[in-house]
Amino acid sequence: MSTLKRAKRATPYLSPRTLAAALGVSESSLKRWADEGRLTAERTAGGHRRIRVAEAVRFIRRAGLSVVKPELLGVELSEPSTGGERGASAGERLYIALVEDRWSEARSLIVSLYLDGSGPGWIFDGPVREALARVGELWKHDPSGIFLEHRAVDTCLRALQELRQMIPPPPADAPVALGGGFADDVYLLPSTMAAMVLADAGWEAWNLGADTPVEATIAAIRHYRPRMVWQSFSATPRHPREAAAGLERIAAALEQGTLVVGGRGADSLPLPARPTLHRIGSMAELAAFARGVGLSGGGRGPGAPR
Ligand code: B12
Repeated sequence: MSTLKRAKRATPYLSPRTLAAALGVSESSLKRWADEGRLTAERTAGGHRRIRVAEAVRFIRRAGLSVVKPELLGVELSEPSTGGERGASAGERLYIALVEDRWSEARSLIVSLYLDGSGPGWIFDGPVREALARVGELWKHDPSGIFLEHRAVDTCLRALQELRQMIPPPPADAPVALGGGFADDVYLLPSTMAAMVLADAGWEAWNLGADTPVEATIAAIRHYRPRMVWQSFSATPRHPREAAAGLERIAAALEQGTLVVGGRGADSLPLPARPTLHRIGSMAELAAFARGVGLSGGGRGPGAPR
């Protein structure tokens, strides 16, 4: 598989001709897929079909199609810079690109995994987690390790922003979720990933970011009335009982809504026993859980598991 060299800003709409060229298929096939309802096309005032980029990405992933001219979708694919990386796992390649300052390639690798049909849960639990775990070992041997950690996180965040733009906007009746890193938790990626995973599962997801005080989460709950709240713990809180009491307050504010707690630091937390509180170990598990919760809550579910 190839990696993205440079990502340009995607045009929000594509003509059938442009999308057909991006996929290396005939324009008539593409129009047929639109007529069959497999691909949603909108019409301009003049009656011409136009396809949203997010809808094109959904269709490509669902149909298992290859993108032969990704630049037409607003991204540019290239082979990895060094031949030795070709046989390497995605996590290995991502790690090398992150530490060798090939940030654009690293970011692009994450995006192209998504375009190739991998679920965000798998991408985050697999290659991204693996690469960052290896980056996290560097500080023990080299003082530049911490700077590399910051740069690696920034690169991954940018990739996640790009992925988020590829996800179709949620329908008006989508279930709402919100969450963040628990108070004092500085880690940015896990909560951003949780929001992305939930958005991909059809939820309207609001990421409150790292180090979110309990009261701020409760204020957001009152504002949005979410069906689900996630709390990420990358480090074990210094005062686990206080943290558990904070979770209790969040769960109480949520009433019937579901509170999901995850992250490396959550494992040792004494969680309050509540039927609406769940410890979840991975992003893939969160994706599966989100699809189940959305489907069981009545009304329109966010979609079948992939
Ligand atoms: C980036 C990083 C930092 C950055 C954070 C930047 C930022 N603002 O985000 C900075 C430089 C600030 C930092 C600081 C420190 N760090 Co640091 N850091 C990391 C690093 C390299 C990556 C963390 C990360 O984002 N990983 C990606 C996430 C997505 O993966 P994950 O955390 O494993 O999460 C997965 C699951 O747990 C789950 N999950 C996580 N949250 C949630 C939430 C929900 C709801 C669900 C369902 C699932 C879920 O899904 C994720 C994907 O699979 C890790 C290495 C590692 N192994 O992760 C070290 C690491 C966590 N840091 C470590 C340490 C020691 C520190 C410092 C003490 C010193 C230092 N190295 O600089 C400080 C302490 C900071 C503090 N105040 O707490 C250690 C922790 C060791 C330990 N046993 O606790 C690690 C493991 C590095 C190491 N090998 O020594 N760090």
